[in-house]
Amino acid sequence: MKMILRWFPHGDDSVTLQQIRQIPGVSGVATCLPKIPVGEIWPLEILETLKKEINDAGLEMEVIESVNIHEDIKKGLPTRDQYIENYIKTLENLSKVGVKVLCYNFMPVIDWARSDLEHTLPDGSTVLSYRHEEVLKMNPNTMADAMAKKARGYSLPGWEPERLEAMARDIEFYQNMTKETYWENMKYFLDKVIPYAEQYDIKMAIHPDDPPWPLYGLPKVITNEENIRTFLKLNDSPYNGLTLCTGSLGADLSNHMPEIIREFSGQGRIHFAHIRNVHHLNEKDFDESAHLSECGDLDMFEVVKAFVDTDFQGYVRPDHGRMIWGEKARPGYGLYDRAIGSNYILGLWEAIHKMKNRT
Ligand SMILES: [Mn+2]
Repeated sequence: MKMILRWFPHGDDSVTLQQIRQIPGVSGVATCLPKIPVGEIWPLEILETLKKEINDAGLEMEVIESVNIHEDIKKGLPTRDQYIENYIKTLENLSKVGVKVLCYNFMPVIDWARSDLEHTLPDGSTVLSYRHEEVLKMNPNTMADAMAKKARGYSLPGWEPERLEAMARDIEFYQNMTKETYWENMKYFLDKVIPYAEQYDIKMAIHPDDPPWPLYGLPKVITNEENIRTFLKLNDSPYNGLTLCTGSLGADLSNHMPEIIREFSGQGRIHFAHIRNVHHLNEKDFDESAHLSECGDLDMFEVVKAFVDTDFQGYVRPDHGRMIWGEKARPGYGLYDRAIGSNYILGLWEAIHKMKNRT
């Protein structure tokens, strides 16, 4: 297992590589090129410069999060072939700079959704929160505006301006699309891309839908154990795998995280793990919380134990953290709480691993 942290390059992050280097046990970053428009090829020269910057800081660049999928691929339009070709070319460039895992998602139109990026908890920290009724009352454009206001000038991955323009039109498009067609469009993408992922030795790792239930009549597919089984069967290659995000899947209380991890990690299909906790107010309203088990609804001991027991060899990152100690940063991606979270996870990992080898 390698512990990494998400980091945004080119001045788009308040956290520096030098700070990340000083977190014990963190060997690298999951990074991206958010300024390259969705669907375009990621240029090799920019990747080489970025890799050098990260390596020079003593860290590895083995995970990319994310190369987003152009909407035409999800819609199954004839223009998808060109975008898929570009995606494959990007994979080739990523392989040339030693990338091992590529995280992406296949959510239609709207990436992750929250009603507030700065919800204050009783201890004075702030977190990303989700109130279902509020989200339903907003339309995606008003949500995007509300989010942008609290993003402190940082780009919000998945909420790129060029995506927002077409949002209303795109939502309309999906109203007539069946879930089956959406699965077919996914399979079309996977069958074209996975052979190249194998060739370039890059594990594709899909991120679950967040939240894991339908919004605005849009199809949601990576939401639970059964759907993940369906997804993995679309293409049987071990290179067709998962980013197991405990916070996204864990937002649905009927998802039993340790069991899900045991099943798919046991099959070698989890390549990247986002480990975070969620605290529910009721079935569909939740706050993101500190990583500790006692702070949320997930039993982090059991989560980590499921990974250790299945001999997980992929990458792990603490997911969103709270904003604490007066830090001003991109919502969810401050330094302090993610540093605490990473070392809590590493502590559990060491303890469980050592106890296991003792018996
Ligand atoms: Mn995640």
